[in-house]
Amino acid sequence: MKISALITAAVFAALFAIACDDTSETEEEAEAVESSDEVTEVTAATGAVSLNLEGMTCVSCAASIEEALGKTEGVASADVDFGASRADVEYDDTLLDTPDLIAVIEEAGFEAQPTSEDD
Ligand SMILES: [Cu+2]
Repeated sequence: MKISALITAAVFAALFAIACDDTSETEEEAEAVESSDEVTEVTAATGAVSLNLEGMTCVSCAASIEEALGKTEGVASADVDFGASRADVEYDDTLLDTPDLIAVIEEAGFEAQPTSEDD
């Protein structure tokens, strides 16, 4: 019984790895970028937007999007909520705008569109 449970867990882990086959690479690259970039310039958060996300299959996807946004010049903060399929981004609107943020998310392999709600 124990062994079959372990096999089941391994199969699920393998399925997740297949579903997110590019995630581990992306995370390693992102970590390398973060560690070589300790001194981060302060970005003025003059703009803010909430985006609805599509294509996330697990929390690693959310982390990938957060990292992709976080290392984008002009992004002051990025908070991705996997459960809500939503990204809240603060950015310097003299450097980029909503379509640029959507492009970053699409480059990471996901889809995004602005939410209509305004809070
Ligand atoms: Cu994932």
